[in-house]
Amino acid sequence: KKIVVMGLGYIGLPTASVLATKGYQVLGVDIKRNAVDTINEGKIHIVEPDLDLLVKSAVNSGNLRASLEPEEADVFILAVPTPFKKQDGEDTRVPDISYVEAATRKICPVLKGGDLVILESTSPVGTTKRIAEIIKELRPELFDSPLPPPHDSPVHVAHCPERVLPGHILRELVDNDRVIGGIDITSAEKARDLYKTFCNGQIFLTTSCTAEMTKLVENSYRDVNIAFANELSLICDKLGVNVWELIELANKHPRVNILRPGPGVGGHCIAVDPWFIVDAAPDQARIIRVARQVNDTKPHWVIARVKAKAARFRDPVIGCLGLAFKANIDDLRESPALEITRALIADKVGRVMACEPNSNGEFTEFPLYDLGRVIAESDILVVLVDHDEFKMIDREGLKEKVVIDTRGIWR
Ligand code: SAJ
Repeated sequence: KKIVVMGLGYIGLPTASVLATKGYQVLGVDIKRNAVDTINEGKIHIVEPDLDLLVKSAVNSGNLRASLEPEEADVFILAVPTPFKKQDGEDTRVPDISYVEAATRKICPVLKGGDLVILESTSPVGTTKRIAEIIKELRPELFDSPLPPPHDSPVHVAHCPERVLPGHILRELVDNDRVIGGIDITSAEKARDLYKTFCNGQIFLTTSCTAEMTKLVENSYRDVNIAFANELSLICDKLGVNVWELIELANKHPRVNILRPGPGVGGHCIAVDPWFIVDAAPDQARIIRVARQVNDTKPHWVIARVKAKAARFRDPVIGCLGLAFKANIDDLRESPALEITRALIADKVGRVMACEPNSNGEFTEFPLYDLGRVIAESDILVVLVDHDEFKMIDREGLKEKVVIDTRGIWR
């Protein structure tokens, strides 16, 4: 079987590589020439544990190639971004499925009857059906002689939303349970037959719209629960209660499991996907919307706290510990830690020394310092990411410092 994977990012590249090592002939397609060239050399352009070795062996085996253009195949997997657009002057954001539409248009000329198209990208409800519509518009001849039921559509289209956690992608890609929704039953079953060959988790079949909504709800559930924790941190600050102790104690209850407050919610999924639900049902999605707002305003609260502490010093040196959007990764996308550090620099709150052990400073417009120097020279230490390196710091040496620990690693 030949498989084309459209989009070679954090989902497409690991998926293409896993399929290639399972013996499929895989062609990965991306619009970035640099990504295509890097992969064809057996190297990677993104950071994810063990992905380099997997891609190398997939390319060396001859089963994985990358290209700017798709070719004929039996299966097409779409793993392109589905970001949101901010509405001018409005608080809400609307989903942008133009990359999915463009990828669909791009594969249309090489599609043939019986092919299977799978959408992996997290998408607003209705996107999978939209893919089927585009195919019907551009290749009506494929639909000229309808097949007997249950083969309702000559080209099968299904949604199999990715569920992997950055930092653990390769393990979760194989081990997680999957939800697959088809535009018809055959589509779902065909997608299941493919995923069964590389997923150890259980596979559950449903409609494409339910599969789309399932994925959005998973991330919204997490966002709402993090917002609850973040709101508690503000309330506790006002009441003089230690939020970390509070949560630990409340979680001793058998049916309570409060998540951890932090400097805000980052990454390109949890801070995005809930807006797709708000956009689709603005009057009903009230908690989901407020949760987004609570999490989005948390960085501002942290910035205000640092400013208040800094005002006590003449020339404060502020050490920002961590820039990534979460622990033990290098990913800076939508990172509240980065947002806070940038604001402290822009507002000239003091001399800012940032430390990110997982980055060489290539992607920041300001210099990075090593951890020892930041700790030695800072008056104020702001813990922004709960990296393992920071958890191991000897707290004896910090007694003279003002510490703002947004992650509760030193409580
Ligand atoms: N965070 C907190 N407190 C917590 C947990 C997380 O502040 O208790 C913050 C993190 O620091 C980070 C953000 O939330 O800034 C998101 O991190 P995360 O680890 O919760 O999630 P992601 O964005 O890395 O991955 C999520 C996962 N979704 C769920 O756990 C429901 C993953 O399974 C999805 O595949 C991924 O989104 C995605 O691609 O949609």
